[in-house]
Amino acid sequence: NPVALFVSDVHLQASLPRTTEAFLRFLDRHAIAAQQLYVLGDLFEYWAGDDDLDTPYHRKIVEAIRVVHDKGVAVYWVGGNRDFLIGSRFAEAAGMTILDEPFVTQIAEQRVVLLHGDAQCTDDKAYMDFRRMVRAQEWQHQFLAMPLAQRKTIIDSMRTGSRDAQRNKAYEIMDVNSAAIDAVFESTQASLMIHGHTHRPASHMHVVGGTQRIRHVLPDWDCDAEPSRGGWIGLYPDGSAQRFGVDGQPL
Ligand code: OKV
Ligand code: MN
Repeated sequence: NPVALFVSDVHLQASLPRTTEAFLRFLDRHAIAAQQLYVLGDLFEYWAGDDDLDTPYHRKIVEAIRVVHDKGVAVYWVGGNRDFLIGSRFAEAAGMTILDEPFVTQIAEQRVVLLHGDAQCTDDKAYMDFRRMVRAQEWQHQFLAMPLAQRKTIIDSMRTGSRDAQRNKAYEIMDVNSAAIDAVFESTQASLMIHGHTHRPASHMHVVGGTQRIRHVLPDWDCDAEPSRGGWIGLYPDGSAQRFGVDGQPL
């Protein structure tokens, strides 16, 4: 069995039942067999604040993660650019530990660095400015002081606005910047990096400080699309990594 599983960018929302069912199946059939589960951001399409926990849909997701935790799996969480407002109320209800990124840990005798990936998209200057703003404690404090319905309206208008902005952006600037990635390898001295965000699943080699490093990019999920997308990565006791599709088959 894998020591650890890594998943990101599931983009859960009530209007995508197949994706939701596939993620619940992942938790119930696969995550429970690992020692650790790392959710590396954008589990939700968006998260407006922990006072949004009390919907049937959100309760179902929280409860399913809780079951994995109760079965003895350590569940860890790194926020994405869509669900960075997830806080201690959610974490406690789901039995998750929130990690600061970049998070460095030792898994299967390797030094591994984990992050969502958006902070390394440094070529997208407008996004970096936006990120700085919404990640500031004071900004979040003021935002969370607004009524939930108003926050959802604001996020919805951002999503509409960004669909138009996104179309005008070059495809290249929406990927991670290679120098920003190398800087993370340099500062953490990790030999392995796992992140999501870019929706460009691939494994890359980086040579930093004369040492070879590997970077695994996780896929985004959409099981309501044709063909269906998604999956996760498992890390084994011998240090090897294996990708799986949403159907649980090795790729
Ligand atoms: C997704 C990206 C926009 C890249 C905002 C709280 C806040 C969620 C949000 C708003 C934006 C996601 C949800 C979108 C991806 C962009 C621009 C660039 C590089 C809040 C929670 F700020 F109000 F607190 N967001 N959207 N980008 O429009 O779907 O990935 S989005
Ligand atoms: Mn993301």
